[in-house]
Amino acid sequence: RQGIGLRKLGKTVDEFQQDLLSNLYFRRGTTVESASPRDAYETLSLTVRDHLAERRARTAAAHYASNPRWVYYLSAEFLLGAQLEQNLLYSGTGEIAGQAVKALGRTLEELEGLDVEPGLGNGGLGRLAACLVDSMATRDIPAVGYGIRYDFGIFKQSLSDGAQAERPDDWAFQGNPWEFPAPDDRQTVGFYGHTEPVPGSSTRKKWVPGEIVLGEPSHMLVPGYGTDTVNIVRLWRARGSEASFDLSRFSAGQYAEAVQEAVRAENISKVLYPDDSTELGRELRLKQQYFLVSCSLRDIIRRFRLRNSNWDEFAEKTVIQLNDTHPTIAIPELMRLLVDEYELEWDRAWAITRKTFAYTCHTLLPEALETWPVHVFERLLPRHLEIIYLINMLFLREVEERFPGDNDRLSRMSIIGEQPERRVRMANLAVVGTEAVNGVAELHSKLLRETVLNDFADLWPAKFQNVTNGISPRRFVKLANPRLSDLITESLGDDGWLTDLERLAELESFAGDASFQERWRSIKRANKVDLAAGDPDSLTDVMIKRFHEYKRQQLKLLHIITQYQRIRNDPNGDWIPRTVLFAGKAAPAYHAAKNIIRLINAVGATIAADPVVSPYLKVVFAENYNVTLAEQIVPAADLSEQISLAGKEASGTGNMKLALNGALTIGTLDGANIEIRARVGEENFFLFGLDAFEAAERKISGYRPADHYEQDAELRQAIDAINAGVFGDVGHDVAGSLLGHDEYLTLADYRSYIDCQDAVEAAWRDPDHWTRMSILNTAHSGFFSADRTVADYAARIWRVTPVRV
Ligand code: DL6
Repeated sequence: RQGIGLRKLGKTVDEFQQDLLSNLYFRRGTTVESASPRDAYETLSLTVRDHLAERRARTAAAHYASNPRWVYYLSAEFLLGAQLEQNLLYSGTGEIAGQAVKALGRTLEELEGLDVEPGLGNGGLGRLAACLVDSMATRDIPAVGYGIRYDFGIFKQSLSDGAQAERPDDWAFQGNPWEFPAPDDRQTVGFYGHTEPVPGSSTRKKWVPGEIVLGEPSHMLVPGYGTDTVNIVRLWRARGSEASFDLSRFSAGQYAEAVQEAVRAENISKVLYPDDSTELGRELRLKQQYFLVSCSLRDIIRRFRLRNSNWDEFAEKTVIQLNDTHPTIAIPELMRLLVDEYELEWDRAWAITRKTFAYTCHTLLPEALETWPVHVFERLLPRHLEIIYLINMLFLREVEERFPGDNDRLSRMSIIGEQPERRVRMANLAVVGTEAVNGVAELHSKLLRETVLNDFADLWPAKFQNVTNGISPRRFVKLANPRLSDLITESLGDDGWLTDLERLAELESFAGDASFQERWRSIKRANKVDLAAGDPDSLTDVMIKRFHEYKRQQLKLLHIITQYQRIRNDPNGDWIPRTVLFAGKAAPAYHAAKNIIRLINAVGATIAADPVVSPYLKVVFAENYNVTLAEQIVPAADLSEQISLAGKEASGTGNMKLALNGALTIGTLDGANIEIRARVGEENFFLFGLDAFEAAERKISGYRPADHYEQDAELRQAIDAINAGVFGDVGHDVAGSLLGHDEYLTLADYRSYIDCQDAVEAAWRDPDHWTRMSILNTAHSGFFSADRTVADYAARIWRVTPVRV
């Protein structure tokens, strides 16, 4: 079909307007006169999407022609963020589109306001997945992200009397113009049932599933910046098969019964992380994981077989990155496909499987390391459990050979845990079945090797790597902070820094320049005015992240209360006005975290009602933290709170976004804080608290939070006020947990934190000094570009080469 060219897409305002009109008429089926705002939004989105789709077509052709090695990124979460503004930027159509939408009687800002972000993720892990796929496209790496198209993403958070309330997030209720359905690539997924021996084979089995579900894919385009590559994220949605609708029951008036099988199937992709406090909930989560894995692997194999026939080349053409343990069933599933369906010998299949996968671990919390009861596995995925047993048997034989007689080691390393009940340990399976395992910051990778995965690191030291996380400078500077972005481009002479972030180091020469500092400050101030959280001249102190006790929002709260008490005790003191902004969601069943949210709001209300303190201190809780809200808060922040207990935060990425936008960090030696501090300079970072080693020691040596309470008068006053109900009933629980076991050593780090906050205020009193530190933070955050992260993965783990389109 060569010679048939595409009609050119609009490059001028007039042409773009014509494209808008034809999309409005022919794809939206309406007219200018009767178009609703939603019609206008969809029409603009389709028109912009066409520009990317044209590049996508060329990308697919280039990839097909070069038959490259592919990266497949399997992730239960993708927090992609709003699409319209990003795609206007990445397609280079922002300016003409801004002019052209006037033909529809609309403004770009108005239409951007209708763009709903797909909330297909929970927190850092999901946003990291989105930043990495962006950077893979930007670096021309042939890649596909695979995920689930949840009908309901992460819940919408609001406050009701200061407490978190959750509502479902029906993000695609009105449709999603960025999505391409691909029903032809639908897959069939089995669950339950039993296995049967295959005559003449000791390893092959026949799995007869008891339930069949369809996986229907759609994809969203992932454009690279400054290149023609457009990759995709393919999302699977569960559907009942044709047989799942029971016509005879329907005809008999049994309407609910007639569709119950279809409903059960569709529940698989209904919500992100269904509640797992019941057996059914746990089974549903495991079902989701297998659904994602099964659909994606069949799709990967389909794509491989388009151009290849020799299975021995599979691992050369394919690397599958497991984003945490959620997709780990991919390991036994690939074995099942190769051995049972494609009839490869076990050893050959195992060699291929091990070479194909790599695993990224994102946690150090023991409770976050997934395990599944064997009996749940056995019921839902009987064949996979058999395969896991065999993998485990062969693996333990390997361990026994290396460490003869070390039974404790064997039981620690076994993929099956025996106590207190038999469970499949997904992290062990992920390490055993992959070629590379990485942590997400230097400290995290070191602690994985030395603690959580220590036995495995002994056995296979070369398998363990570090790849420090990164973030998209396009989304988190160019789009989120256009004022700063313009200043950087002007100062550096061009915008090459957007794809070569280390170039920000060139800003260092401006750090002491008074007029540059003045511009820098006025940008920060204008961003604060836009955010409208509080007085733009106050120190804007932000803590934006999931609510979790290890992240220690409660420590920040103790500081606020101490500050409140200090001001009350000395109303005429020379106080620095501060606006403390919190945002973040707590898991719906995590009561301690929800109590902390309630207490923050109660303290905030008390302060707001106090005429003595309120001129100097304001506490704001921004509801429903998501990518869009982060893009508004990050550019306005002066101070970034990264105060987790050392040794608990795997990396953090909010810390990078904030430093890149010129916020100074107050933080512990945890996660990527350590690398941020090393790069921006110790003198430009407010360090406090125990390090990971000291924290571990403190625990071992019998930590008594009451010692700190007894010895520190300010701490005692703060806790007493909480306990006495000065801020309401909820204080009692929070104080009880702090004085009880204080799992995350909040009280141990209190004094050091308070003193450090005093140092922050001393620095803030000298605006030139503060601004210089702020500029240097931006200048030396170039390392934290996700482009660098992807380059690291590409060179050390994926061993892929870019394909230019
Ligand atoms: O690697 C991305 C992100 C890290 O920056 C955070 O430190 C870490 O907490 C987060 N982990 C998760 C899931 N935890 N588990 N399992 O979101 O990953």
